Amino acid sequence: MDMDFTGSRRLLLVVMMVASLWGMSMANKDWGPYHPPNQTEGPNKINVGGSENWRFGFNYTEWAFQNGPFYINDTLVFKYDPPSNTTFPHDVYLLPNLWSFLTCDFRRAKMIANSTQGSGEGFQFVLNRWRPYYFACSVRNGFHCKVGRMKFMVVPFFRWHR
Ligand SMILES: *[C@@H]1O[C@H](CO)[C@@H](O)[C@H](O)[C@H]1NC(C)=O
Ligand SMILES: *[C@@H]1O[C@H](CO)[C@@H](O)[C@H](O)[C@H]1NC(C)=O
Ligand SMILES: *[C@@H]1O[C@H](CO)[C@@H](O)[C@H](O)[C@H]1NC(C)=O
Ligand SMILES: *[C@@H]1O[C@H](CO)[C@@H](O)[C@H](O)[C@H]1NC(C)=O
Ligand SMILES: *[C@@H]1O[C@H](CO)[C@@H](O)[C@H](O)[C@H]1NC(C)=O
Ligand SMILES: [Cu+2]
Repeated sequence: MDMDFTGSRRLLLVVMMVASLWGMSMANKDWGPYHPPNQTEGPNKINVGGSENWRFGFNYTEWAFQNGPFYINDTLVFKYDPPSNTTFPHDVYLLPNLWSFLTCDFRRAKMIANSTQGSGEGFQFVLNRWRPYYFACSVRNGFHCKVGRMKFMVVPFFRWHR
């Protein structure tokens, strides 16, 4: 297990370095082919999954890649139906590190939204620090995370005012 944690920490470091280089090159208007929209216009509010909301079977890793980058103080909104006879419930947890994220291990995870908090306007979460955030749904002992693809990670960038 020690090997795994060391390995995941090393991988995380590489991910964060690449992510910040990517963020810097994209944040600079004079470099690179891609300029993220409205980066000087203050925090955005983003609905997780777009019109799919937070549901079983949607690829949130892909969604996060296509809809990022996200910036510090952006708000993520998780919308999902409350428990009913016809739909599975969902929730939102923060996993403590990359290894628990990769394996969908919820033992040291922190619940940030229960099964009812995604209804109506949804559950809002502000990315207020520069750190990796590992989001996942814990329902059915991690089945939603492992098989339902209900997980994604975000490292918010600093917003560069120019
Ligand atoms: C960015 O700003 C433009 C013009 O103000 C607006 O039309 C567009 O919806 C904004 N995009 C986002 C992602 O907020
Ligand atoms: C989600 O999409 C990404 C990018 O297209 C792909 O690499 C990945 O394998 C997909 N994940 C799952 C669990 O299918
Ligand atoms: C995020 O918002 C907090 C509270 O409004 C503010 O103090 C902080 O400076 C903001 N951080 C960034 C990087 O904009
Ligand atoms: C859900 O199912 C239970 C048992 O079958 C039933 O008593 C209850 O009325 C149902 N609730 C709804 C909202 O349909
Ligand atoms: C979920 O959290 C809300 C707000 O803290 C609380 O009112 C509600 O009772 C909780 N629901 C469940 C099913 O735990
Ligand atoms: Cu779920």
